[in-house]
Amino acid sequence: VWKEGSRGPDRDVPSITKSFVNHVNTSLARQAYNLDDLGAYQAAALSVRDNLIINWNETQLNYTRKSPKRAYYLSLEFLMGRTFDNALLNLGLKKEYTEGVNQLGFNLEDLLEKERDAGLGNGGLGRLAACYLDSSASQELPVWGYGLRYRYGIFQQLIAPDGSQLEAPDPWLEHDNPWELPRPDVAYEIRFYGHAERLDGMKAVWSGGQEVLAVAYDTMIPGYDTKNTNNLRLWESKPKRGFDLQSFNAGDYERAIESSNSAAAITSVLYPNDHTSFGKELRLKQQYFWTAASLADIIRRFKNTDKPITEFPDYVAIQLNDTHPTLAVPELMRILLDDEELPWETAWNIVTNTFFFTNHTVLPEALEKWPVPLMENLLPRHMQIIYDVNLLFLQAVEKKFPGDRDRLGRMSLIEEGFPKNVRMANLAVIGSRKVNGVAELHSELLQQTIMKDFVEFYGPSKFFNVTNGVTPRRWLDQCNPGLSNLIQESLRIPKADFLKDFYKLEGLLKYVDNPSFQKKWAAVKQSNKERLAHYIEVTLGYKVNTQAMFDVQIKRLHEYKRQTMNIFGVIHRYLTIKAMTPAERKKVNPKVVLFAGKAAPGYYIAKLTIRLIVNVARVINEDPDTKDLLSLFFLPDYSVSLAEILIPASDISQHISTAGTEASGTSNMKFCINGGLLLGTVDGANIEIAEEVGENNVFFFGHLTPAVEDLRYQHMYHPQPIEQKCPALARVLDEISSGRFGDGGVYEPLLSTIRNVDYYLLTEDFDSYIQALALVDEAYQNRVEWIKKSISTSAKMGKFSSDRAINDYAQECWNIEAVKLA
Ligand code: DL6
Repeated sequence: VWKEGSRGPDRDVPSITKSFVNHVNTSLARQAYNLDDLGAYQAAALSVRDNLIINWNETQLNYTRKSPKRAYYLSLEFLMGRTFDNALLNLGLKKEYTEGVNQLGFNLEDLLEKERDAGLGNGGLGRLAACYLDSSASQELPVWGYGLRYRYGIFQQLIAPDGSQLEAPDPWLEHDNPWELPRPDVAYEIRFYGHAERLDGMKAVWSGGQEVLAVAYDTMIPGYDTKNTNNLRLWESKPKRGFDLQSFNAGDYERAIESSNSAAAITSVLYPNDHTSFGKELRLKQQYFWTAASLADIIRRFKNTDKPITEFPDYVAIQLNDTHPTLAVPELMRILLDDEELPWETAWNIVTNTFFFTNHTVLPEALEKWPVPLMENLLPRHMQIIYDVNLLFLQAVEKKFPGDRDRLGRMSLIEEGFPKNVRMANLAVIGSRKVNGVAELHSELLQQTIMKDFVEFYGPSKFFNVTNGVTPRRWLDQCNPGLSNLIQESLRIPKADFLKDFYKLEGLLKYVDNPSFQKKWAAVKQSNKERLAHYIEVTLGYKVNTQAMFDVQIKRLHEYKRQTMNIFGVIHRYLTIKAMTPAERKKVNPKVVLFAGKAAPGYYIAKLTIRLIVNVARVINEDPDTKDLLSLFFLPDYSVSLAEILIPASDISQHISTAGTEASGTSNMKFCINGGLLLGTVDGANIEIAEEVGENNVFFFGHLTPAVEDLRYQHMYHPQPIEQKCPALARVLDEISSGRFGDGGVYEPLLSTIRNVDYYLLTEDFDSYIQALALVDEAYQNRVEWIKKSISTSAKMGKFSSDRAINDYAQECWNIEAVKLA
């Protein structure tokens, strides 16, 4: 029964305990008196889910009744993390559930720990998608996410005795997932292979080949402080028929299950690479399977409104999250031409008014390309459409730039070569109404480099910027309740006020100089450091000095992110302390350096970096001369949940990519929201953070983007020995080679990337990096000034709420509005 003004039923403690016990007895078929924490988590989760379902139903009914324009976010990755705590927070039921499970003899914190992270993403791109779902639901925007229900998410990372990364599967669905609803009734047949026969004009018939079923699973996405509950629909692949009965009857059991296995394989595992594209057939199958199922579902929903198909873009906007869903462009064309029998121009007009495209990287190796022979075999009809689109497009380019053959070659959807490739970024740009990058610098670079020809062709208005954002609900209130409570107490406004209007944090500025507030601010940081220290002690068996400065770098391992520079900096510090007299050592600021992150399993240099960090840690942490002043940890198996512990505990965090390589970064925003200061290069969203919080509150170093190309050229054509160029770094590399941190030979391939080509310019930036670290030390000595910087930083992070970002998309691209529940 609804209560006026509430966000759902079951809001009082007695009804919560009742529904909990009910679920124990009926859904789990267990007894409450001998229930373990896992069972209790499941029962509590199911009881919370009941609330979500009611809200979800009401929201969807409201959307159906009002038929607003809707937006769909197509993302191959949704890095959701845990749901339970977030659902309680958004529903406003945390206190009631804490009390309810307590009365039944459980501790809510223990139950929260039983949930496995939904790790259906590699890093920033997938976590961004998750933040955007939270913000859309919270602002009552009619937005659904579409993705894949991988049976195995991002791999579990283990550290072998020699320090290297090992990968193990992530069976996140091992115990039932209480947060999803299987929808066996929502299923579509998806075709692969076969042949496409052209009819008159631009139409064709695609038949034969393999058909598999896409079956929907829905995850409810509760908005914060509203009943509005949106949907994330994930597709699972299933064989169309159980198995091949003919082979089964003939006794050939392997053959009988072969096709069902191959159908199920499509959604079995998340590809663990980011920033690299490769021509794997299964990945292409995943992309088509997901976009075709999502489009079929979107079109079915649109058709229920009885509007003519020509009005599709007035009611539907589809965001392509990177190039991964670009096959949606030829797929929608196929449906409009072959099924709806529209003329080409009408179909193309619908397509190019429906899609919007976000690019997340300028790294050339991340631009997806698919070999033409692979596409022709797997998706023959789509390949025909791509050729047709290309022909008409190149004719238009030729008209605008007559005789410019180089330009035609660069803009073509087909890259010449053996084999030829389909350029997915070009297809996404041509097929979309608008194209954006994810931070100001990144959007500018896109327009000046990989999209330059397209800007010249279409004009600049098609290209724009939406700086990324993160949800303040998870990345402040949920991960740092102490800070969120202090902010509420001080601003004297309900939490919802600043969690929904993040610019309200500015109210903290008036406390920057207030000593009693500073003390409370510092106390929150201290308790977060203690929580992290406890985690480190439990997982790695080391006691950590919580009075030390906590310096954190957490992100995917990649050469451009330069974790190498950080570990070389740590070694430099270690050698410097070793060379000091005891009196000099007394003046050194103790520091704890923390790393976490996964390396793609096939990325040799990134894996070597992890191995180096682990082995340097083993030496430093045991050295009696230095261990009180410097300790180093690599925390295995980085995840959203681990980030929620690390981020609130950081004093300083590092975002040190070579200028122009990190599109935006989003953990930089999370650290600053939580009062951690930023040490970084002038790159991605670091720049806009500094604009907001003031450059005096950020530690910048390194060369700027315009210099990078020249420096690379110099390296290539006028190489200079590292001993001359950067003696400090040369010394560090020599110490590694000499075997100070275990067999030096192991690291040669990594060291030689820096001694030789040094594509990411460590030798250029290392000296200024070391200077910046010294400035950080100096600033930390004056704790009051540091705390002031920390408060001023948090206070100015309003811009980086994903609510602002999602509103930018809603207004600039999708043209959708909030749909209020009555
Ligand atoms: O936009 C989200 C996130 C950015 O914050 C990172 O800077 C960027 O590296 C990341 N890009 C990718 C690209 N992967 N692919 N393809 O993950 O996006």
